[in-house]
Amino acid sequence: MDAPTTLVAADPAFRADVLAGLAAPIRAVPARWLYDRRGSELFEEITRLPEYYPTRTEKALLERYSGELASLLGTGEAVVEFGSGSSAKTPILLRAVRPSAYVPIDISGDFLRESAEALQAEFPSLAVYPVEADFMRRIELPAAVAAAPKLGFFPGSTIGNLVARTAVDLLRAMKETLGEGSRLVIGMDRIKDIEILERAYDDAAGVTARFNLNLLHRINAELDGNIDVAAFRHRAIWNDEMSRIEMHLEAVRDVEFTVAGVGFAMMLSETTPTENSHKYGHRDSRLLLRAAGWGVVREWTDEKQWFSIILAEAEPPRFAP
Ligand code: AVJ
Repeated sequence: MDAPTTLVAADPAFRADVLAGLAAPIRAVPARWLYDRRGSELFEEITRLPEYYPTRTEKALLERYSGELASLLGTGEAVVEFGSGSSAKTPILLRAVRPSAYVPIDISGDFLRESAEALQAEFPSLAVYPVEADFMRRIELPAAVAAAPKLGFFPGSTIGNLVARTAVDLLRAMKETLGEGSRLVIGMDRIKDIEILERAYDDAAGVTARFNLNLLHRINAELDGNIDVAAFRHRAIWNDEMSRIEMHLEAVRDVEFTVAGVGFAMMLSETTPTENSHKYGHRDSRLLLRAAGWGVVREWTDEKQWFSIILAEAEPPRFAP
């Protein structure tokens, strides 16, 4: 008997991105496609790895400083989280800030509903208003939170996956979504020893490698591909010029395959970037925020200065050049 096959309806945008990304003179596949069900599970596993310091460092910072953070805010805030809030960090913030409402925004309706329900169960008296939307653009928030002061929450150093130009676009869209007088709590990963960074993105147990290679399995399953996954290996490369860790898929031999009926060939050692993770110095993060109209109120970092949490406020429009 044949092995059971799972038919997954292919996202037309996935198909378009993969075909264009593999055909481009400098190949690349956008990082968002790493996060299907399996990819998201593997990322969860990454966050528990000994080498992957960001998640636990940010969580410890929130545990330590959320009280101080709350004391810098007013009352009756509506917390607006960019992302579904499935992490353990959201409850820490909510317990400290005691908001009037919580608005998680996510592009995936399924993830959003699941995590909103779990959160509602943990905070039975909190008003939760999930919004299914792409937060790269300005979003109309629910009328119920129109009058409340807004506190944006964007943890996980997710901003680091975007190049500066796109990161500024996103931060500006967040400012427009949250409105005048709003604040933002954002996690940003710091520049540090290259060996520490490379190990965090190429762990001994090989979980990050599986996470990266899962993209090829996903292409095979959803886009009728015949890629020999064994012909590729995971690489984590520090790009000093761009101040970022890059995940690549590297061909370990000359390889040919088809995706959705289109043929591709890669040579031994050719690499395809799959995710960028930008790291910021103290001044870099401020410049990035300022470029999008956010002023820094306060910044917290750990003893090793490996990660930082920044409280920013929307700056009023000024005429200064
Ligand atoms: C959750 C997207 C910020 O870049 O550190 C971890 C993703 N990729 N290991 C990061 C990731 C490989 C993570 N982000």
